[in-house]
Amino acid sequence: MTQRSVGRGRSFGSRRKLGALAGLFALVAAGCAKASDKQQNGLRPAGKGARDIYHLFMPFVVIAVLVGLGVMFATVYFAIKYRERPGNENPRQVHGNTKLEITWTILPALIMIVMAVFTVDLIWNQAGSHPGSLHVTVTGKQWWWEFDYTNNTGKQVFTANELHIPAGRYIDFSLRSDNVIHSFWIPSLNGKKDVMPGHLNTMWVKADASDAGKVFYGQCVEYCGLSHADMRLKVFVDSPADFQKWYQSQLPGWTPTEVATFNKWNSTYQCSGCHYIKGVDATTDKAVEKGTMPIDFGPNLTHLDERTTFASAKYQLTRDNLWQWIYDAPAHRAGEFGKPNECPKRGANGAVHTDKDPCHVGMPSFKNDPVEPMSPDTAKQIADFLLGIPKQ
Ligand code: HEC
Ligand SMILES: [Cu+2]
Repeated sequence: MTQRSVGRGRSFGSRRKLGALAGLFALVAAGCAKASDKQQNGLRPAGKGARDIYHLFMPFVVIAVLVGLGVMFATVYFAIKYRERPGNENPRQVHGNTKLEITWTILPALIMIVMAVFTVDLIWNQAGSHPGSLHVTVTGKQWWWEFDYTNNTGKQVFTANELHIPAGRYIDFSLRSDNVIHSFWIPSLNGKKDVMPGHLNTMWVKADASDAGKVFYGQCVEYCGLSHADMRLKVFVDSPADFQKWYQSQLPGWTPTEVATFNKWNSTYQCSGCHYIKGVDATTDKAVEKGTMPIDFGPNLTHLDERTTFASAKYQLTRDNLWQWIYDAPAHRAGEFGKPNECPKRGANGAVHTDKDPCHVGMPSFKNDPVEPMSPDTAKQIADFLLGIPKQ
């Protein structure tokens, strides 16, 4: 009796393990399928940076596979050849073989040195800058990206989460953070680079001229808090003419009529206290232009309607998604153990973040505003306005 039940228990356990393994495999496979949908594939490089890495990586893979197969083959071969057989005597005992030991020390060392030389050379190369390049300062936030083009012409052009770059031209990035460590990665265009507080890192990309019109996705690849996994970005590779068109479209501010409409809501919810909107406040505009004011607590909303996604490319920019976000943003950001992000409620004076907040990042919930809870209708009106329907 006992024996049977033990036996049954065992086979059930191993079947369960097998099931778990199959499940894990399916999960990994599903993850990969999703990633390739979004064109996050370093093995299908679409620009010089990613291709340089690919051309370094592939020979290394070949070497690694050859060495791995060699070791595996030798292990199995010797295990079979020298296995114990009836009548075997003890083999001759040997202690050390100087020639062999020198060989298997020097050969791998040589391989490593050769790999290191090429790798270090590429690392230096990838941090370099280029004359005539476009310069973009990337700031990692919790949990979104800011892209600032101001260094090129001195004109204030900065946007969030959606990067526009001209095809066929070097883009030199400066990477900075004013919070925690992030890592910037657009697999199709280049390798990863850490985005550090207190230290400026640099890297570049150069999309192929033939890739104009393509869209690539990127991702933060250094755990930076609860919504890290959702911290994506979208890259539009434009033809040079389309890029110029986009750049020009980012220059104008809102008209006085637009500002007047917006101020109906802004005076209550103080969106512009966290979000820069060109035209809403002349004093802020001047300070931003002089570079004396931080502009990036929240994303620049001046040209939100020209983006296709928001909240670090997590949501499509549709009316439904947008009004729900404005209504109750924390519910749309991951929090602890899959619960919504319990982010700050707005203080009575409109001031928002204090050190006593359980979490002082992100956009507050206006649905739960302690001063004036927002109605869904108001959120819809604001969404319509921001989407430009109708943008009076
Ligand atoms: C306390 C500061 C704060 C206030 C006030 C605030 N926001 Fe935000 N908002 C943020 C932050 C921070 C983010 C980025 C959060 C994220 O992506 O998780 C954000 C994100 C957004 C986004 C997404 C933008 C993008 O490109 O990803 C929109 C739209 C937005 N806010 C609209 C509003 C509106 C409309 C108001 C006023 C009704 C408002 N916000 C008030 C801090 C604020
Ligand atoms: Cu991150």
